[in-house]
Amino acid sequence: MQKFVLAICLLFFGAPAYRNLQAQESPREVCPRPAIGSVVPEPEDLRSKDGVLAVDLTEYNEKQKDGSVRYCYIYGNGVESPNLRVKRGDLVILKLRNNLSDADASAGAASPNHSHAKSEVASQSDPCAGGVMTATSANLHFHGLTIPPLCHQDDVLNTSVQPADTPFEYRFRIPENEPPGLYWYHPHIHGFSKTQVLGGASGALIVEGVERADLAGLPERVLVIRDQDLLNPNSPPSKSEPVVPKMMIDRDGDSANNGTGFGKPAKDLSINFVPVPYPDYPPAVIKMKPGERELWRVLNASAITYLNLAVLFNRAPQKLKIVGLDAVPVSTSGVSKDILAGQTHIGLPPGGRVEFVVEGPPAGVTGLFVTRTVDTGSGGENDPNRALATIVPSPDAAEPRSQLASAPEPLATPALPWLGSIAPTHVRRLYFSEKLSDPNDPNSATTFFITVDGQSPTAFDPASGVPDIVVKQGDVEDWIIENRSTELHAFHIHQLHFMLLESSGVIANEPFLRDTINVPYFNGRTLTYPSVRLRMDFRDPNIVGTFPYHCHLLEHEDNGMMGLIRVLPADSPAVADPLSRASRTQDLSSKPSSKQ
Ligand SMILES: [Cu+2]
Repeated sequence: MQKFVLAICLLFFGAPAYRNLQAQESPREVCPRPAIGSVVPEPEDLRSKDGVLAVDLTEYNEKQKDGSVRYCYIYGNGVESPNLRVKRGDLVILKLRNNLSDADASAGAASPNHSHAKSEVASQSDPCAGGVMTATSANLHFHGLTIPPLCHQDDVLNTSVQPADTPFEYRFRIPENEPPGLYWYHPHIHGFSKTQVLGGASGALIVEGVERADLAGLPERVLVIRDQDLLNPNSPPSKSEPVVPKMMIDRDGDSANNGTGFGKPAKDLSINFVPVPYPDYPPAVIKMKPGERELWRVLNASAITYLNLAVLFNRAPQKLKIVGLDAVPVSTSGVSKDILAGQTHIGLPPGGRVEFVVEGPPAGVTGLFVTRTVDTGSGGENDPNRALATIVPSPDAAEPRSQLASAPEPLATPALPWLGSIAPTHVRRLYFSEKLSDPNDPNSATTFFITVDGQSPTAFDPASGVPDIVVKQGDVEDWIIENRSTELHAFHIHQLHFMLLESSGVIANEPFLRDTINVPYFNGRTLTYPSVRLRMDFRDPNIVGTFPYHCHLLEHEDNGMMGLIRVLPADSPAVADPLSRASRTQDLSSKPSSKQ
């Protein structure tokens, strides 16, 4: 830790002139990005009015001179990735226009074999019909919301909007019992999720009301951390780094974890689109009034990068009071409000969110917002220590644009008993695994799997539509998810939250909920595979339907690490176990895809 702090400080204090090196971006760019070293801009807030949030978003892409492709959601006259702010019970009417261009997108597409058609003819007329998903297809996933998995709401299995289509309308109501906190929107086009998210297609969605957890009146700040391809891929590591690790490449072709916490990262990071590039990581700037308390809502919108967030003053990690994880206040269970009051670092997988209270540094002390290294395993990417932003105390600092209500009404008591107090009706085992397409060639393509124990590992087939798991609404289950690969994976399920009971055999029994969780990697030596045990909550009637669970490292998801669950209505007849994926593939090869 000491070495890391030293290096970060060297990085920061040793590179003050860096921001002059980057010219200001041209205002005519389609997906403009702030200059390196900028003050972290706040995304524009779009708030619901009279119970309705009506918003038109257009997804664009734009090829850069270096060959990379930026993606962005634009509102109105050029507002990029706005914050969508809603209240419980609000109606959201979001029109998504697809302005993606083939020529630009093809440069960054995952792989041509993912351009799969569910029918012979591309469906231009009905974006709900499960038509083609290509590099130029668009759709939205509202990550964390417990709205129905139906087209025009939160379906990603059949919804695919093409550039020729008229604007596609999403129309859904925020449930009255939706926990207040930080959700997000991003594309979920199978095979191309990584390309679009890495390019910048993502934004925050906030369900208001978190101030009811003792935060009345606090200024709040939304910080979206994204990853992107390295701006300086051929640069050697900074001379200020204490070690120069050997450069290695992992199975995905990214810079591999070298175990030191230093060296070339797999991806650069940005904070509200201000890039913080390798090798010197010139930090962005956050100005705060000295000692002022703020609520920070932080989203890891990275495609493949794990974060381990910390705030340092005078090189010392500060205590961060965690208020919410994955959009659920940590006090929801009523079990303990203070269990996360004194964390000095917060792990955040891709897709994860954390909301915590930060105190501005005292006058004269410049703080640092950093991500510490994450050990992703011998097969994982390199996620080294690096700065994200300096926190500069100034009495003149502008207040953040948004402030929590000063006189909130208390939240209603949850209608359902706390998940941790419910006995599971069923225990299932699933496992993550990876396979080289040619076992004799370590450089051959890798296929990624998430498999229900007993079924055959099969890459996700979007043409199938047949669920791997069937449950009934009202059920509560325990899922044990193993990792049989040598890299970290991040399990995510749509439509619901779960409770972490155990991780790597250690009792966690967390009295709070998540929707994305790290599953520790296998080091080749332990007698059993590492696993997490999760209590899965299928009690919400909103979630009846078919939806995916997958690894939230999007290159894994795009390359097969995804499965389907169907939640049947509570009054359905007894549930039969579905066929294994292997036999199912043969059975359905000549049949049209089934629909939910
Ligand atoms: Cu993964």
